[in-house]
Amino acid sequence: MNNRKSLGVLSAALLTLVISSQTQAHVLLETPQAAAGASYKAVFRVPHGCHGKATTSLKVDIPEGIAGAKPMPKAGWTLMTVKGAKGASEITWSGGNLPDDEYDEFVVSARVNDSAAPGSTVYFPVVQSCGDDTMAWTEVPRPGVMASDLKMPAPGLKILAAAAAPVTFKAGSLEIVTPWLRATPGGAKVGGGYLSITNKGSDPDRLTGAAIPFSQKGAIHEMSMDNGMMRMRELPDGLEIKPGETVELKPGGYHIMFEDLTQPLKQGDVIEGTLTFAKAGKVNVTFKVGGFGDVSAPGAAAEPMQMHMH
Ligand SMILES: [Cu+2]
Repeated sequence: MNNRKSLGVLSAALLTLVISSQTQAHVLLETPQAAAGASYKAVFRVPHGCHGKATTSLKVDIPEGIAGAKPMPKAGWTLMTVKGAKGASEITWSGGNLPDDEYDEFVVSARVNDSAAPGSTVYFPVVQSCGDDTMAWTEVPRPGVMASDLKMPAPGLKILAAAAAPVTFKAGSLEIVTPWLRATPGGAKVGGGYLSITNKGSDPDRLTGAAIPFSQKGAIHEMSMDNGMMRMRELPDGLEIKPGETVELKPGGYHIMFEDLTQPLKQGDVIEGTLTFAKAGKVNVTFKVGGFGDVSAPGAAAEPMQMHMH
């Protein structure tokens, strides 16, 4: 490691220290993001009292965009809720005693509205009281202001796009779920196709090929380890789907290889295509084009990424 690099690492480490000691001082949400339409457990972390005094109450306003809010009771604290149109609109835990040098969590179970805009942030203004002293965590960033520049920021929840529902195609006793293609940036001439197939019948069938308008050939491939190298090979007889089985075609495993592409596959496009089975014959499907780096169907990641700030 050269000197400049180690300096860079050192200053990055210092920056992290500074940021974490700042964020530690605020009342924060344990999980600061959730998908539209998803259930959400809001865990408010209270790291200290007010100017050295013990916390005796915590009031949380439930913002628009959050429905069905229900507080979790806490031993030693009295709960009070104000009912809104969709669940509680204001929740107060009071009468407790949380010393300044101790830490606690206050929990609300709720749901993010389907209509909450992905990419937006909703804020939960929180008022922490310590006897007659209060700390109002109620500042919401105006446009152009970073939440990190605020002195007393309200805890924010970032709204993520709703998880996409699986797309299912049926052909006899076969069920084909969420066909997708990987985008081909940089003019690649081959593209991977992925999907899962379930055989709900009593006879085996076989996926023997596939077609999309921009490719002459859609072959069924298998990835396997060969002398420590990942290799792929064509399965000339296709891929068997036994009765009662689900076969997944996914990056790093079985896949359809669309060869000699005459057009790039662009993320977000929806492409009509066909799958060919030995018994079920030709089946019309649509492929959604996901990102180049995707490892599962676009939008299928229902679990929001967990971000913990300690
Ligand atoms: Cu391949």
